[in-house]
Amino acid sequence: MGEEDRNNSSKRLLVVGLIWLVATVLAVIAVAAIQWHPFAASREAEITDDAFDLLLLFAAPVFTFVLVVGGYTLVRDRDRGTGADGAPIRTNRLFIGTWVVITTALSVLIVITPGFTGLDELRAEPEPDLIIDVRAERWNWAYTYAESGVETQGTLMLPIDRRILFRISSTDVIHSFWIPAFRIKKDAVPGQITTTMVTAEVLGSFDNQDEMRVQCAELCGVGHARMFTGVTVVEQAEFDAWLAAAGG
Ligand SMILES: [Cu+2]
Repeated sequence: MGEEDRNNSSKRLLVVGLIWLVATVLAVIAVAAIQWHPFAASREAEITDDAFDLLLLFAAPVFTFVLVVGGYTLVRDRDRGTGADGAPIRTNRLFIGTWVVITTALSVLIVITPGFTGLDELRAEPEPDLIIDVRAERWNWAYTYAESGVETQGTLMLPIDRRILFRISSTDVIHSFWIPAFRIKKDAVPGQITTTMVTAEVLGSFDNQDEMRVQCAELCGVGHARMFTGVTVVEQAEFDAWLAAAGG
């Protein structure tokens, strides 16, 4: 490689680097400005949304890098009608080495956080205050409050700020217990009991709100789309009164 070539390629690297930097700053601003998350109503939702934000932040420079290098090369090295081939591409060991090290480090970092740390947060406080057995069947959800034996089939009634353990089962095919605003989803499998925990953090009755309802998330036949119930979150005292009135 001659002196002129080398200067030329340093200049190109500098130009691409600068465009990348600007594009990354713009991407990070966009990531911060856009409201990505639907309605959130649980402790788990906060943890999950934080993890999503962090991943978006990590993804921004990688995304802009691919776009900028691809775009720059398309414009700068386009065929200008001379019929000549472009400059030969040679292996750049320093670049490849740096790229492998940085992307590997990023990947490992993501596995550790938000991967392990997020799971750890989700699994904190493993002692439930309340256990609810969830039974899925075509095409209905039934909830049994384990301690009192009260069963309901309409709205899922929950006390606020309590650790709730759902024990999920199915009587026929595979369904999936999903409450979007809680960011939890767990398969209901015949012959098995799957579990998930949640702490509701927003009071209210959400019968007509798509994000805040129990919705089956596993295609299970013609009634699948209508396999949902409302969710209502109340204070503990109101919950106790409701449970007592329901026969608990
Ligand atoms: Cu289903």
